[in-house]
Parts: sequence; C-alpha cells; structure tokens
Amino acid sequence: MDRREFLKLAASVSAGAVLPVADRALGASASAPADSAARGRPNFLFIVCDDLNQALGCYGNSVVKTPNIDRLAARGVRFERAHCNYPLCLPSRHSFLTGLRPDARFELHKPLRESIPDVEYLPQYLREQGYFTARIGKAFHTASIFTENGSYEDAACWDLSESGVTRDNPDGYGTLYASIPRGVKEHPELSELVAFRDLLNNTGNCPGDYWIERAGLKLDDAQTVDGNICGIARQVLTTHADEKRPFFVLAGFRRPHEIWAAPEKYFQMYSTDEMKLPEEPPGHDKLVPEIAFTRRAPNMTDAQRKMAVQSYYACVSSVDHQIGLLLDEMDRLNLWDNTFVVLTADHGYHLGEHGMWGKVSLFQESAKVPLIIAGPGIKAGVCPATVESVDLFPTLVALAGLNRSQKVDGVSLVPQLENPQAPHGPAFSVVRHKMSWGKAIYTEDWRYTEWGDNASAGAELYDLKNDPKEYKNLANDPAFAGRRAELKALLAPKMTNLRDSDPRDTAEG
Ligand SMILES: [Ca+2]
Repeated sequence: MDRREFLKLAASVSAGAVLPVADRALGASASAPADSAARGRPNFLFIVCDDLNQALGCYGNSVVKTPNIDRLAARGVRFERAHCNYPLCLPSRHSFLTGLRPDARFELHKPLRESIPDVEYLPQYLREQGYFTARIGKAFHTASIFTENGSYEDAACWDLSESGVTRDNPDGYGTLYASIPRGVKEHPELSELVAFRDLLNNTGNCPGDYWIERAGLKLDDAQTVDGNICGIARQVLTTHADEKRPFFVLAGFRRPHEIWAAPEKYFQMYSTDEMKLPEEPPGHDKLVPEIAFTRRAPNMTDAQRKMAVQSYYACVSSVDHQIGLLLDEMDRLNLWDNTFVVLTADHGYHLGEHGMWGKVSLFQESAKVPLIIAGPGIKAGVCPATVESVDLFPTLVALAGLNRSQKVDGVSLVPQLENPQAPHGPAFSVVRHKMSWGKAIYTEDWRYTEWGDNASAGAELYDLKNDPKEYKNLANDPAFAGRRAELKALLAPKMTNLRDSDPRDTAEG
C-alpha cells in the first residue's frame, strides 16, 4: 500500500484524526539527518508479551481477567488466526523483527546478525528513517535479570535500550527462586513458592525441559520487573509525546513467561476450583507422531494442573495491569490520533492441551499468538483471516507511509485494518524437534505439518472447521489424500532451506 492509499484508509474512517499529524509546537527533538523527513509520520507503541497465548477475555476465555487487553481490542482490529513463525522466543522475535520466516540461519542461541551480517531489523529501519527508537525490557532476548551477559539486543536498532532489570526482584526471565541465585530463604518478598520442576518428565522432544515454578510476591506492581519496564516506557512516552521526531517504543514484558511470579493479589483473583482443564478424547494422541509433542507432564495431578493454570492466569492478569497503565498513558497524552499500538507475543503456551505445558509445539495453543492493532483510522473489528508475525514488519512500514524496497516474507495487514474481512494467509510456522524440522501450514480451515524431510518422521492433518482442537490426525486417512497433497504443495516452496541435515542447535531457549 502506498502513502496515498494509506491516507485514504485513515481519512475514510476518522476525518480530523488522520495522518500526517501537524507538527507539534513543543519539544525540539535531537537533530538527526532524517528528522525532517520523519516529521508527521505516526508513532508506534509495540507491546510484546512473553509466552502469552490466546487465552484472553477478548479471545473468548471466560475465566481469565484481562480487562485492559480487552479494552485495546475494543478499539482496534483483533486477529483471530495470528501465528508466530517459530514457537520459541529468539527465533520468533528475530523473525517478526526482520519480516523473514525462520530458516537454518535463525539459530536458537545466537544473534541473527552473526548469520546475516547485513540483516535489517524493523526498529533499525525506522531509526534510519528518522524515528526515535526505544527498547524497554525484552525485545530480542535477555539472558537474566541479574546480568546483561548474553543480551541479544542489537545496537543498530535503538536510541534508548533499557533491560528493565531490577536487582532487588528476581522474578525476571531465567531466574529460579528454588535454586539460583540466592535460594528461597533469602527472599523475604515471597509469599509462597511452589516448584513443579520434578513433575515434568524429560521425555519431551526439546532437551531443555526446564522449570515450572510459581511464586506469589509481597511486592507492589511497580516493584516487579514488568512494573519497572512499564514505568520506563511511560516516561519515554511522556518525554517524546510532543517531539517532532516520531517514536517507535517497544515495551517487552516478561510475563507470563515462567517463572510464574506476580504480586500475590493476582493469584487471589482466581480460585483453583474454577480452573478448567482440557477435556480430551482418550487416545486421540495415538494417531499423532510422537515427535510432535514436547514438554509433557504425565505425573501432575489434576490439582497441580489447576494450580498451574491459575498461576499462568495470575501472571497474565499481572501483565494486563501493566498494559492498562500504558493505555492510560496513551489517553493522558492524547496520543491516539497519531500513534499505532500493536500488542502481540512471541508465541503461545500450552496449558495442558495434548498433555503439554509449554511452547515449541506446532499445535495452535503454542503456534498462535494474540495480535491487536489499534490507532488512527482503524475501526474496531475482528479479522478471521490467517496471518503471521512476519506480516508486522511490512504492516508498520505501510502505516508509517514509507516505501521499503527490500523483500520480506510477510505481507502488509493494512487491508485487514481497513476491512477485517479482507482475505490473507496462509501462515507458516516451523520448529526443530530433536533431529527433525516440523513444518506447518495453517489456513482458516486446515493445518498440515510435516516432520523431517518429505514427512519422513511423520505428518499431521487437522480439519480445523470440524476438529478445532486438533484431536483427529487425518494425515494417513486415504479420504483426505487430496487435501494433504494440496496443502503440501503450498508448504513445500516455503521450506526450501530447512533440511534435517542442518547442524542446528536444538536446545530450548
Ligand atoms: Ca517467549
């Protein structure tokens, strides 16, 4: 979509709230060569949650409490069938920040720039176009809140780069109360701690089956890592609201990524009795190749499962509170007429479906992500089309009114923002399990997955219209051979750089 078409979109919906906005009277921005070219372009507030699945109020979950995410959905377009392109933190983030689907160059523990030196990330591109860019929290990846060692943040992307680390609060990514670094006895902020670590078996297809740990915190919201990330982001919004130079602010929250640590009031919002566990037909997984599963916990009792769901929801409500504070700041600063807000996650998370607790699976609870886009000229709506995280890069380029010549794999979602019923898709997602790649294509009605080269390690085919929970694998049913061939033909050209012989790191990260 070109600039003229974009302006038509904005103007068609909300005269008086269209782009480009008039230059603001206050606040001279730091001079940069592209500053003048960037004036009048819209701002972006890009909110990324970690391991947030679609179990949200606005996506139809009646138990979880997400009033603020629902508030954003009520003013934007919510994408029902948004898929990440690799259901794991770093490759997914590399993917949507480049607009490229992951291939063998997207290693699990290395910055992508080591594999593709001239890669151009979305914030890097916007910065080159004159945007002020800020990362607060987890954009690419952060190793630990106690040390920035192993940070994957890319220096070319950011004018401001803040991890959100709070040294007094170890509830960030990668820190276990139960073991490292200081031990549970030295944490007076804990109201309770339950570690499920021993309940996970280690027979999953990713070797890094790690922790399930739940921790109620005697801390205020603002004292948590996400509270700190939110506080810095609010300051940045306040400082830059009236700048002529537009901003791209990425707020990367840690929750609901494990460990499940949140102020104890969020745990008290939910009774374990009201937690619903998946009711699945017995034996349904017998038709599924074993390689499709990861991180199962067959030894957990129902009471423990319900506690795990409760803990996840508590963390979702905790991060929802922080998102609400950002939306309040959007209101207070009158930013809605020139700022697009994107809310998404790097991938989803299983809450017991198919026996799984975690990600790195190509089933929908892991591969689908929430995606909501709101802002000037966008009416509230629900888009049923299949879309992918790689679509975000070209979408933001189009919303900024920029023309970028480099090829990306994603396709702009501006047509869906204009008309949520506009067609799109399909989506593709990949994952490496043990020595084989899983390669999946998703349409509105079907999911087809191949494991290994030419399905040598198995295949899955689900009729999502009649089997929305993916219980009946039809891949080897002769009645669906034609459908399988049709989807295979769509999948094959997207996966040309994914051979099982790729010497890729298979550890979970
Ligand atoms: Ca993640």
